[in-house]
Amino acid sequence: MPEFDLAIRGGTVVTAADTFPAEIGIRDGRIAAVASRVGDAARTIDAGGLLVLPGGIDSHVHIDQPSGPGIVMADDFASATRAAAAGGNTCVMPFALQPRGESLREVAAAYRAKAEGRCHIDVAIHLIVSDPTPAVLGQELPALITAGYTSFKVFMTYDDLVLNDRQILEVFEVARREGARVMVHAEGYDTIRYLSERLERSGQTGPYGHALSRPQPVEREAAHRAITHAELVDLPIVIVHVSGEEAMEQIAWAQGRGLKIHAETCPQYLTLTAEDMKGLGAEDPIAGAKYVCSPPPRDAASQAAIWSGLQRGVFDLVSSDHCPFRYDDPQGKLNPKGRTSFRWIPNGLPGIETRLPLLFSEGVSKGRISLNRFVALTATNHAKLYGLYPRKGSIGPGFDADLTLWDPKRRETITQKNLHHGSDYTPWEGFAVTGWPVMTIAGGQVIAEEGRILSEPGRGRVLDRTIDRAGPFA
Ligand code: DUC
Ligand code: ZN
Ligand code: ZN
Repeated sequence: MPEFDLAIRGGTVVTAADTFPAEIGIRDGRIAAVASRVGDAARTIDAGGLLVLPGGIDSHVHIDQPSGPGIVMADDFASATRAAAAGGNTCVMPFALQPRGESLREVAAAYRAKAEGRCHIDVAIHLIVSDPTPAVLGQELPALITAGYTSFKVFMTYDDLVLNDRQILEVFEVARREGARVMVHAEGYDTIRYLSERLERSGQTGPYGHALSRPQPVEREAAHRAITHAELVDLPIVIVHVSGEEAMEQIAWAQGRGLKIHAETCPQYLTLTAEDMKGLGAEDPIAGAKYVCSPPPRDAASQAAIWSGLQRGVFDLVSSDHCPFRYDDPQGKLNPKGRTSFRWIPNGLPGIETRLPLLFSEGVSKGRISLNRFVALTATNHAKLYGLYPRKGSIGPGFDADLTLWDPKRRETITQKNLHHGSDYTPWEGFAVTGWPVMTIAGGQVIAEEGRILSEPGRGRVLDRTIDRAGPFA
């Protein structure tokens, strides 16, 4: 009987720390050996000329999430995880959103039930806390954290989600006591409302108004406020989807003072600008709706600043913030109310399948970041920050056999017709990239190869996590 179920030979292994030629032996879904030569295997994959990276972990995606009256998200768990797999990912982390007035425990159970049996790759679920009642703070949240939902997101904006400062402090306090990880959406609610109403009064109701209603100071102020609250409670936090240079400066300032403020950014803040929301040249006057997301993409100066933040270590994470709506659909971007004001255009972009190629190409192939930093930003740090390490996020004996084989020289052009998500467009249509994930292996099984999906829904598991107060990034 062969020693391994699968051997990968001839490739160059890349982790967040090292790059070296090695063979990998896989048994029972886990990595059993990494060495210059491993023993015989039932199947051998020739990775000659390829890079062997930990499978991508996308710790910020929205799947099948309630999105308001008449609006429907474009992906369910099957379509989102198949697109993720095709794009080189082996684990994603979506959100169970608590509508106000509902039990967080019931919301988490119902959301988990939607995922069970439908996923191509493993998922781990974050919570969104919108209604921190005494019962939620005192019983439900602590019980859920203990049960394996060890991270949650809070919002500083949106009518249905916003927490006030007092509520944020109280939620932070629970997270500190229970050892949970908090993600913060940092944009100021009142300032956005004020600016939105002013824009509407002046007739600026098209998609570009979305960018004008949430300028950089709106994000900068909220980031500073979140940092202040985190400092007062002595809680490490993750400020997610940082889009602007000004918010990033606040984070760098806090980090310089020794505060444990982690930051995430996304490909849209490195490759798109607010100008895209003008939809110039497109037939429909609100074609810019395709690019409406929050926070909005900024400008070239901000893009350059975020690259520098990635290089200097201000950011730990690059996630997709995949939040997919169909464009040409009355339940999506072109819903009837969205034509009356940017305020009603659903916020979010599809990006689960394009995150890794975009960052590889714009980052590694263009010499802005090293391969090792790419691995840290797209896999290892996600596992470390959200309690999946050392099970996932690197390559070594004992890790899940979640691997992506990359052809660093392959040139491709991103186009909707080749993507696997449920949306009907990609914001990166026609974007040329160098470097491509040619094979995705999850739990030792080849689940995607050259854009073909080889797994079935239900292969992926819903993972529980445990608190490790002494773990990496604790
Ligand atoms: N925040 C997200 O994290 N995703 C989409 C929209 C939003 O506001
Ligand atoms: Zn958000
Ligand atoms: Zn998001």
